[in-house]
Amino acid sequence: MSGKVWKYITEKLASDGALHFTLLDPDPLTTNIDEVVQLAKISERAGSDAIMIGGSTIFGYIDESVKAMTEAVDIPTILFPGNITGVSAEADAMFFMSLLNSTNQYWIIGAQALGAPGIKMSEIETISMAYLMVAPGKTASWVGDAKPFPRDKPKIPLMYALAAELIGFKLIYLEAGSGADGGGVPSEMISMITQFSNVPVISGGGFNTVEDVVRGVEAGASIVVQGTYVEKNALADNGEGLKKRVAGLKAAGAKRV
Ligand code: 1GP
Repeated sequence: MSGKVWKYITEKLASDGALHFTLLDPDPLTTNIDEVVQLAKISERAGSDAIMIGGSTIFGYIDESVKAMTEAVDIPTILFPGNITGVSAEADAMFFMSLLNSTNQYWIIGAQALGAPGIKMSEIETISMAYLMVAPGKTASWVGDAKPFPRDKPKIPLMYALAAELIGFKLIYLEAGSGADGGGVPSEMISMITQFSNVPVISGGGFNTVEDVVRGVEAGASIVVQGTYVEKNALADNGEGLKKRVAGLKAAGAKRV
C-alpha cells in the first residue's frame, strides 16, 4: 500500500484543519489485546482520525495486537516504533522516525538502518518524521538518550525543525513524553515552528483536557496525539470524554480551513 495513509492525512488536514490521533501501547505488562482493540474501537467512534501504535519500552511481540487493531477499525493504524522491536507489517503505515536531538547516533540513524531492509521488503507505507524531544521527555527521552529542549527556549527546536524541513521529513513531531505534566508542549514552541516552517507539526505528551488539545491546535499543531488520557479514561466512560476532546479539536481546526 503506497501513500494511501499519507494521502488520507493530507486530505483530511485540508478539510478539517486539524487531526486527532490516539496512541495505544500494546504492552502485555499493563494491558492485553482485547483491551487495546476495545480502546481502538472506542477512539474511532469518538472521532479520532488514526490509531498510533507504539511505546518506548516493548515487552513481547506486537504483531498479534497490531493485526487485531488494524482489523477492528476503519481509520488507519500507524506504527510509532520506539525501536526495531516496534516494527510490524500488520499496520496500515509506519512513522519512519529519527530522534534528531538524541546524543546517540543509534536513535538518529542506527535503528533505522537495522530496520530498513525488512521494512522495505514488507512494502508497508512509511511516512518520514523528525522526532524532537521537549522537556521533560519522560521515558522516551531517557531511552532515546535525548538532550530534551528546555520548555522556555523555542528557538532551539525551531533550528531543528528547519533542518528537518530542509532534509525532507514529511512531519515534525514535538514530543514532551508520555504522561508529562504541563498540558502538552508549550504553545510558544509550537507557534514559533509553525510560523516559520510549512511542515505539519504533530504534538503529544501531556495533552489531557479539552483546553490542552484546543490550545495545541490554536498554537498551530496540525495533529494532536493523546495516549495516557485515552488509556486511563476511555474504557470507563465509553469514550464520552474523548468525544469532547475531539470535538474541541475539530472546532479549533475548522477556524483554520
Ligand atoms: C507519547 O506523545 C505521546 O509519545 C502521547 O503522550 O501519553 O501523554 O498522551 P500522552
